[in-house]
Amino acid sequence: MADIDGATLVARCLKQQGIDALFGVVGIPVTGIAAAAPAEGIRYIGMRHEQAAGYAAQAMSYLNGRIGACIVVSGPGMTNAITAFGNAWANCWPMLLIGGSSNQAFNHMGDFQAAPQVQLAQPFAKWVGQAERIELIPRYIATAIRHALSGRPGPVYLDLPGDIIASRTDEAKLDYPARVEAPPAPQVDEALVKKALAALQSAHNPLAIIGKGAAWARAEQQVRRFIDETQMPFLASPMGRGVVPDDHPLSVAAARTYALQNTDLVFLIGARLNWIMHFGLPPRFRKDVRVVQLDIAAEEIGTNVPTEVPLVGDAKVVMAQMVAALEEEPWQVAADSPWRQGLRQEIDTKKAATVPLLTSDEVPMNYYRPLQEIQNALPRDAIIVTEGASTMDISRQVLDNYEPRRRLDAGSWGTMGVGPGSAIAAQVAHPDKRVIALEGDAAFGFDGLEVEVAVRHKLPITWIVFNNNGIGGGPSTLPTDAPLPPGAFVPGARYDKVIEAFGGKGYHVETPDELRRALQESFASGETTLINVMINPQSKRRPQQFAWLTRS
Ligand SMILES: Cc1ncc(C[n+]2csc(CCOP(=O)(O)OP(=O)(O)O)c2C)c(N)n1
Ligand SMILES: [Mg+2]
Repeated sequence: MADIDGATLVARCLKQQGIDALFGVVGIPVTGIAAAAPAEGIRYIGMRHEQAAGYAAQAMSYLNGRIGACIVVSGPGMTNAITAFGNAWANCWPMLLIGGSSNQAFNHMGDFQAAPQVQLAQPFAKWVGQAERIELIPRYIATAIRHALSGRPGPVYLDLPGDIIASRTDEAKLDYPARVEAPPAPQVDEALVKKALAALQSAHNPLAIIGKGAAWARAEQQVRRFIDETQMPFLASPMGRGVVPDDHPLSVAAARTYALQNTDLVFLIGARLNWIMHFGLPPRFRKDVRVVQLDIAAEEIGTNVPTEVPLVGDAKVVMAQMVAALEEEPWQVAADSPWRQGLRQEIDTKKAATVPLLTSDEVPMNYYRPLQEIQNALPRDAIIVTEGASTMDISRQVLDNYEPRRRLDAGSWGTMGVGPGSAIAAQVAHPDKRVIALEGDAAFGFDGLEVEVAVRHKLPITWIVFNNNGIGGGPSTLPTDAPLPPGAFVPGARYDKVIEAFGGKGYHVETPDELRRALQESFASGETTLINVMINPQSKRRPQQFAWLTRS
């Protein structure tokens, strides 16, 4: 008896694999999957754009330590999701993209929304498959998830032709694979652990660099123990923040450039020497910098700078090995060492230089003062979603993370538009946590209408738009007798009215006091709110040193 159709089967398999929330944009041929989801116990969240659905799916993966999924329609729906797919590839995050595709029966006949979807996904994908028959769906979904989660995680794509989704089969004859287990967490040889510790101990200026790989591996307890036991200064990558709390006395975030320029040995803990870390090369690093590298991916070892001690394994397991070996032979970076004293001094100088900006009563506001108001208002376990150029970069100096996986930003690709999908996923994954989405006005423009999704699903996200009239700021009036500046927007735009169009509550603020009151009201309301914060278009980062994301 053909008692199950492809759409129901997909939803059933996703649920069996532990997916409780599914994001997407419906249309031919995937509407049936979304329609079947609730009966299978899956919350379906209809997004306004496929890229937002993709960002939400991968943020779910990162936050839950499992895999998030989204469904998109054929042709342009699938191509719209490709940027999110690439973003997951760049961040090494799992995600399952399910693309409906045109009917196999009409292959090469010019069918509705036909596109080479399998080939399009390929360059970014850890696994790509197309279900040629309905019976293959359960195995393909399990296989896709296994590939996405194993080793270095990444995105996977399952293509489902419309006639397969619509087809029916006898459920009794189907083979449902077991739920895909968490992947193995490889440890390293004890001799390598000893060698790594000896190298670290031999350094004069050792620096631990903590990446989001450590956050993904849930290595926070072990990394904190390691830092406490060795008293080693550490720097976190943007999304590695909070693995060790930002207010830990050994955090050297405020002296980032000094730390990178003067370290003689870096211990990479799930962090890569990519552009964010200036490739590990001069002038940001010493030419002779030594590297101890812990990474899940063997092929990452030695990227850009030769690795002295490779530790290929799971960050949580290997850091536990490191801590255990340290207990046998403890050592510490001395508090009175020139390295730690130099860092301390640099941190004090840098922090003192920022105080006038953080406390400025100037109106229109600079970036720092409103960020300080936000920092004061946030609970320690808040989830901070940020994107933009200065908005995001400066937020890294002012907004702290005290817990892992509590910061989601433009990531390894520097992708604008990730914020709304990430914030929606964060509030779905953590209904009881305070979620803010801090957006540059340009960044907000990419996916701003996703605020409707938050209102519709009663997600009490506080959206905060830092409005400086454009990409890196624009003029307060648009010129009428000269070409428009390329990054300029309509000045004084009222983004707060965008959310009001959907019944959310908007605030327009121009002063620190107004912002403080708006934040209080927003947090107390339990509703979806958007605060449009006017920022002086001339306000920039404090001169260099702190420029996290400049490519120089
Ligand atoms: C998808 C994408 N398109 C374009 C860019 C180039 N880009 C980098 S930052 C940025 C916007 C910065 O402006 P805004 O968000 O207003 O932040 P501000 O610096 O003004 O605070 C853009 C468009 C990008 N990184 N990603
Ligand atoms: Mg801007």
